Amino acid sequence: MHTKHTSFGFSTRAIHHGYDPLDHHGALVPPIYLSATFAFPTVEYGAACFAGEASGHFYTRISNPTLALLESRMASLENGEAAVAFSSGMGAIAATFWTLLRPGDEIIVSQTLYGCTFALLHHGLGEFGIKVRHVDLTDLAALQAAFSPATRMVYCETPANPTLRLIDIAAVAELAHQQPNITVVVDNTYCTPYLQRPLELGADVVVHSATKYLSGHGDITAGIAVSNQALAQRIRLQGLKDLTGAVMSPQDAALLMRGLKTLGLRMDRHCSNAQAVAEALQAHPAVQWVTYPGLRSFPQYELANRQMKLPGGMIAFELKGGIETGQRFMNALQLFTRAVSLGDAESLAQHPASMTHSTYTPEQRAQHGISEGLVRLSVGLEDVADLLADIQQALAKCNGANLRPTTTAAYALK
Ligand code: 3LM
Repeated sequence: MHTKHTSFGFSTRAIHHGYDPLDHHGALVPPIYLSATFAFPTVEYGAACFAGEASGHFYTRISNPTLALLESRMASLENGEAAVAFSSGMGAIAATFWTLLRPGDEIIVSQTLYGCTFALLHHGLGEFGIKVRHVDLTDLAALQAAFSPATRMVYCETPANPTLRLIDIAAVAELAHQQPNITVVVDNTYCTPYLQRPLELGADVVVHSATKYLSGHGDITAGIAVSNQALAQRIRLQGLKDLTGAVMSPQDAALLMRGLKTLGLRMDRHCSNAQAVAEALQAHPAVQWVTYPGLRSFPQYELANRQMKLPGGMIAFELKGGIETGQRFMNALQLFTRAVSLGDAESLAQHPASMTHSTYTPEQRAQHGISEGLVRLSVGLEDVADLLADIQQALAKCNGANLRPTTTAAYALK
């Protein structure tokens, strides 16, 4: 089944796109090309490859047949023209920034971002002369007011890690594209293209931590950027080849393609399990607030329904008594694993303020809507009854804790 078969459904393309076993000795599973370098039939052909005049793989940091298959599959799933594979999500994000931004440029970013993206913006881009402006992108008037002639990029996560606040991608992209030369970049890690396709909504580049749901088994770190051909080629030849060198290994590409085969099935299960866990939390008297896009109480419930196929597998909540009770709860969990990362088969619990978002100062967290007591759950693929039993027994152990309401607002950015 070759790339021209684009009319197939999502899961069919996730399993077959770009590969025909009969081209590969009948091998059902694509071979892994471990070679770092590739032979030239003549020295003239080699020179033509380096000049960009001949297509063909010649060095794996630039391209490789296994990576090329993964990239064409990811481009198909995100409905983009081309994709570039990286050794981590941060590799994909850094390469995209370094390719498209120069000293003197401005980047507008949403209020809340994954901790290392925040650090890259402030410790990396900021120190290299690129101005970073955080704007509440749910406020289109604020976005309009933030544009300057130097603005070159609008960047957001939706849902945001860890607050789950949403950005209306179509509205932001429409406004940004009324300005000259602005690239709209969306981190689609929390959703995957099974739940949300930012390019169809007007974004120019989608980036992923493929460490998460895309690979789905917690056994690789990986990243992807998807866009049109021209942007992808720039990101490959500058951001990947020269500026970061953050190339994905072919073995990891094979593991990632194995994960993609079950992406749709897994996302359905993550979402139904998370819905049940979120409802159980909401019903429990020890819980101060719970944020999950599938709850009627979710402040952007209508946008979630419009923009996302399903509400996702991530939950943010806070217990009465704040982080002290939250720590007691997390330490009492027996089936959920205390670990950062997300999107794995195993359910995970972590504390953003001291872990994934410890790159923010406490003042910055308050400013960016991340409360100190926020507990983040990545709901996995286990039997839902076992997950609910674990949550209930851990909540029961919070009894005796000081359950007074916390002073931190649940939706500080509302
Ligand atoms: C985490 N997140 O636990 P890698 N974009 C988003 C992310 O959530 C992440 C990245 C990019 C977590 C990792 S914290 C030390 C563990 C929305 C990663 C970066 O480079 O593949 O980790 O992706 O929230």
